[in-house]
Amino acid sequence: MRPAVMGILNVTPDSFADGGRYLDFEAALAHGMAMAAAGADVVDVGGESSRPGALPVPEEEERRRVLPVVEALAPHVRVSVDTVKPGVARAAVAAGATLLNDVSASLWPVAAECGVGWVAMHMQGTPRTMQDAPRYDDVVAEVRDFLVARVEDAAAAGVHEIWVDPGIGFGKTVDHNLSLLRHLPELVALGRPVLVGTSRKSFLGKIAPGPGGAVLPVEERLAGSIATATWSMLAGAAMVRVHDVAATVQAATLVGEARLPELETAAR
Ligand code: HH2
Repeated sequence: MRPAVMGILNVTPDSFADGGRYLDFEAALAHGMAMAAAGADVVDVGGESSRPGALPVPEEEERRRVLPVVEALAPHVRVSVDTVKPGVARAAVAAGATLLNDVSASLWPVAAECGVGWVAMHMQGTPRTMQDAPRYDDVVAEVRDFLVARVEDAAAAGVHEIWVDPGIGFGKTVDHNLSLLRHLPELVALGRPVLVGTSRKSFLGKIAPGPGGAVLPVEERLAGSIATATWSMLAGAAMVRVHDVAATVQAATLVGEARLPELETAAR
């Protein structure tokens, strides 16, 4: 069985890779449907950017952006909502979302109350300042211990589907991101399905720069995105969160053929 693919749908003016492209309802719905047709197992609808430097969006505005899109997509594909606000999460579930993608790792009580799945992602700080000076004594241990504690909280509260995500790029330097990818099997060993999001992130453009050493711009990071998604899936990630669904589904299908049976999870 191949690993799952989560397609990114940012209904925002300012997301780092697709900001402004799907702010309009029709454009968002069409892109969500296209990702589903391309094989996305989940479409992740977000109305607030969490890129470095991003400012919070008022709740009313976030609801206005995401709820119609969630409602229109939910009959066709599994929908997750990328939010940190309990009110938006509850409303998105009422509109048909069945997974809370929570970069603040704080919404497990809402997941328990609503009977839906929950993604706990690690972040150091907040989007506004997280890339100013990320610091860890041992990034792998600190991220793992944080996620273990959140999983215990969520399991005790009765959440039945709990994902963990190392939060690539969320308060992390290039070296921190690389360490987390190298040690992904330690997260997989926790026994919970692991989600990884590297798609088009800036560290890809820094590690493998273009001619002359310039950081690769966001529109030239497809190869790095596929490479790191493949790396993550081979290390045991059960799902990858990506902008480029069709290419990633191809990679996931190949990984499904390649990876060892003991890395398979019952996530899907
Ligand atoms: N990355 C982003 C947003 N949400 N959720 C999870 N679970 N894991 C991630 O790595 C992750 C995430 C950032 O990417 P994107 O949505 O493309 O951009 P923006 O935050 O600017 O909308």
